[in-house]
Amino acid sequence: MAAPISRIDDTIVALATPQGVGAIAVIRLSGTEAIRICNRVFFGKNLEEQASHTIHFGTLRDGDKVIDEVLVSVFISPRSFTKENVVEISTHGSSYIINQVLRLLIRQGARPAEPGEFTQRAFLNGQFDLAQAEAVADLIHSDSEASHQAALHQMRGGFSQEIRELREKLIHFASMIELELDFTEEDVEFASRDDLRVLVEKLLRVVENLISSFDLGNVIKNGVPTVIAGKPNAGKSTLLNALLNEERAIVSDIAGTTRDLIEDEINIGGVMFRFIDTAGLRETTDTIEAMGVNRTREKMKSASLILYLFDLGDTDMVEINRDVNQLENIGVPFIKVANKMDKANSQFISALKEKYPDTVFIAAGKKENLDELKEKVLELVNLDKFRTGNTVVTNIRHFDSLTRTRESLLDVLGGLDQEVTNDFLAMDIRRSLHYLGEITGEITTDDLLANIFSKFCIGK
Ligand SMILES: Nc1nc2c(ncn2[C@@H]2O[C@H](COP(=O)(O)OP(=O)(O)OP(=O)(O)O)[C@@H](O)[C@H]2O)c(=O)[nH]1
Ligand SMILES: [Mg+2]
Repeated sequence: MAAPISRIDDTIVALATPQGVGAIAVIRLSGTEAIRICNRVFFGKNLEEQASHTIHFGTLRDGDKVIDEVLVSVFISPRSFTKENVVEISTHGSSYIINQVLRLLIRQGARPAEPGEFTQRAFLNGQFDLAQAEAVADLIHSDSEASHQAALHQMRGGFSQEIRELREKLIHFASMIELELDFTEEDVEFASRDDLRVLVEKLLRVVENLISSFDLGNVIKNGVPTVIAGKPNAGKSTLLNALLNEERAIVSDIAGTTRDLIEDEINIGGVMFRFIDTAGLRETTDTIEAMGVNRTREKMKSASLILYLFDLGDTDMVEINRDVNQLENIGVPFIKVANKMDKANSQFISALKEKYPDTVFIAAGKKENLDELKEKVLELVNLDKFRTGNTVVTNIRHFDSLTRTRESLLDVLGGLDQEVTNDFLAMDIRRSLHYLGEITGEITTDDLLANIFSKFCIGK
């Protein structure tokens, strides 16, 4: 394991709850001196004599001055998140009190924590591996059931376990082959090349599955990209606003109102969607609008789902047929959404229902039938893949290490095919082991650690 990047023998302190006014705030101390430092300013029981996992009422004082009435929770090493002595002080949630308490504790010898330092200590003290530590960050930021599931699964050991087991088997082969290097004269084979090939191929399958889960992971983390597209004035911005329940985009009866992409997230049935309102599709001589239209076309290609929106009072069957044709060519799943049901003629509706029975009819302006649209949206994104407890890679660093692992595993296979000498084979295996180890933190560098933990906020 790498050397700690910060001193781990001192006691750190930070606000653990969000900045700003709240009913209560929690200030957390971690380190050998955590309990002693708190005890010096706490009036109530002697905290140093209390059992682990107990809560105590008292006052915090700066000399004679009472700062607040508080509850103090005591966790004795190693039974805490960081495995160090930990004290959590619940104060009233005023920023004045929080600042006073932090200052007081710092004067008593605590040091302000760096971003992510609590989680970093938990990692360095063996509470969990690196992939799990990163999942803590994801878990804190998760805003939908699906992203929460993915982060939770990873934090509990998700794919680390799978990778560790396979990595260990590969280590065994590496050492056998290296052992053979000591017996070059005798022409012995400790490691069966056939067994090695079977293992490497198995590893490759796992690694490739994880690599391809990254797209899904990305979607879970950032929302399913869903583009609302259609002619100017179809009611795209009205629909976005209706789904969001706020006036996010400008709506007007002037064709060509929206010129840029407007995005926002909406949670539908536990899955986060990123809805993207676009510039209405038409030929235009206006330079800015034309740029907007180009962006719309680009976005449609990279979307997971397209809502094809048209105005029932302003679109004929020929147009719809043509648009449906074009959408089919793009190859992204789409839903035909007929808008302005309130002013449509019933003959046209019947004709449409006959020709395209899967059309969803809405009145975005009146927020009518939006639930039906939402159901259809959920149906089309194939929920099962978002809900399974399967391992999903959501982290770009893991993706990177996995891609390098794949390359080096392919080199091992290539080496086996060409019957390269043992030292080359051993080298390629070592390289695969290195990249696999990077994921779970068996192989780390200070830079890597600093980079990961700096992405956390202070107090995490
Ligand atoms: N009657 C009726 N009018 C609607 C409905 N939905 C939207 N509108 C009106 O249609 C007009 C155009 O709406 P927008 O949401 O700006 O249309 P858009 O598709 O975003 O248009 P561009 O941004 O120009 O591409 C506005 O006057 C809306 O009030 C509806 O369900 N019924
Ligand atoms: Mg618009």
